[in-house]
Amino acid sequence: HHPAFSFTNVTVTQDQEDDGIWVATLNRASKRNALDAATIEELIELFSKAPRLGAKAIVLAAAGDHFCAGLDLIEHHDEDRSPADFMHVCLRWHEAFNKMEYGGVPVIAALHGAVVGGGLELASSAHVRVADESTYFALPEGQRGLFTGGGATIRVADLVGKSRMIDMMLTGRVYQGQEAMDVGLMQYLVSGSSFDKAMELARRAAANLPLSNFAICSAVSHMQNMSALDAAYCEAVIAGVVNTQPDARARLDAFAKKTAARVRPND
Ligand code: 1HE
Repeated sequence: HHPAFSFTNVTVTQDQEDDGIWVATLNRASKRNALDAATIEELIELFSKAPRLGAKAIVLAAAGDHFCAGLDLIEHHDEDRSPADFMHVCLRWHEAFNKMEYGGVPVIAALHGAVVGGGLELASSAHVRVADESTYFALPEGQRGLFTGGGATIRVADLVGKSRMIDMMLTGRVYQGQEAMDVGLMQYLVSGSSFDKAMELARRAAANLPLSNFAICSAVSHMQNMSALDAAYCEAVIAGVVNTQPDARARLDAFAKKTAARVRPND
């Protein structure tokens, strides 16, 4: 367990060998990792503190056969929430997922089984998604008499386009395998373990300088919310800071001395 957190629904561990790589695991497998209010609060704390506690990359994983079944429908049923109550629930989801997307620490989601409803909202807030052969995506909100409330209208529409998202919600369409790759739901599809691949990618990302990763995992998202004119200005300012960081000198020296790895095509 990570000493900084005393959670019940999310287990945070730090790999011994992988300095700075954290693994956050949803651990309500008996409820298919449905997101109740308590889990959302843990995610807020995790993604608020991780950047300041030196996390270099976070692999977001899940126990059991499914990544995440979305909103805890039993809690929602039992609470019989008012419109204002549920608005505030959604604002907490946004707090968690915005901290994740804009926090500056790379988050790699290791997916398997169902990634549905709010589970897809969670996954779409990660910077990189890795799926295995068991992974499937859906937005069952329409069938349940609900609507998305955790950012799908922004992030899922961004991944697959609004027409596909609307189709998923209207008809319950399920995407999996290569088709899910083709529409943009994930960047990696592996025949083996999505967790192992996510760890490999996390190690690669963690080898970058933290300030570069901070820019990559916050600036690109912020810039999507800006006019092109303001985004270009912002990009110049960020590049001014990042591209002159003292820690980059050694990497530039290595390139100049021809000792740095070259970019090569895949075999
Ligand atoms: C749950 C939930 C849940 C399972 N909330 N308890 N999300 C959905 O509409 C998806 C609902 N879930 C499912 O379709 C299926 O459960 C799964 C495909 C994810 C998994 O199926 P399966 O056959 O492995 O499990 P199961 O038998 O359906 O469920 C096992 C237990 O998990 C059972 O509890 P038990 O106490 O009877 O053992 C289920 O009740 C429980 N469980 N999913 C609560 N979602 C901010 S707005 C976001 C809006 C949404 O996310 S809407 C989409 C909600």
